[in-house]
Amino acid sequence: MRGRLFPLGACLVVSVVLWGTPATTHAKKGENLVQNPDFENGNIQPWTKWVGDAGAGVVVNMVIDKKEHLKGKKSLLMEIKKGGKNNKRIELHQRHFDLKKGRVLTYAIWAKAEAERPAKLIVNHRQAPWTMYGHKAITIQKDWQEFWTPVKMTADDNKVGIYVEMRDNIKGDVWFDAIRLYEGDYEPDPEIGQEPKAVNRRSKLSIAWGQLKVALLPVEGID
Ligand SMILES: [Ca+2]
Repeated sequence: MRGRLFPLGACLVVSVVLWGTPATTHAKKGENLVQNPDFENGNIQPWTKWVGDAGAGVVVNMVIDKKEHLKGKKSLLMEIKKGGKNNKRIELHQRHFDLKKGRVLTYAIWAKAEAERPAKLIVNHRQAPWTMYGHKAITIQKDWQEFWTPVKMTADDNKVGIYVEMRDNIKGDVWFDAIRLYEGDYEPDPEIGQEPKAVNRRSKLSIAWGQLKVALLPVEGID
């Protein structure tokens, strides 16, 4: 009898271990203020680029990429086809946000680059006196990674911009996805977590297999 029940029991163990563990979720403290944050509608707007040394022949294409993506099935690709000689700026922008004094927010992006490159996250007033509300120096790596900076509004401002500042001395592709600006401290995107999904799935599967082997050991000793 116990022997006949074993296949059913094993199936239940497999089901519980593989599918029964609920995904950890985090309540969102604030709405994402970024428009087109995941590029899933296939459009680039309202994102814009700015190339500091375009007159010197720096070439940067901005396209939606369906091959590389972190969230959904598309990402934004900046193809830096021709670099410059003077290490000038290449920027990805979205503007304007209307934010009140005293608000504390988080600006977060996921990014990866064909060639590892330094960059800056910046949130500021998009004209003189260029008041800075948040900034962080980062290094975009060859694998998807999330970067973020706290944003502290020190004035009422209806001309706030978020951007990523890169330099034109390094050629190569740079991808962006899952960009957020929201009220509150940093917390992982509940749909992504702190690692790309592919990594999460792999580690969860190996943990599940380890649990499965342990769960089956006593059953193997019944007969
Ligand atoms: Ca996406």
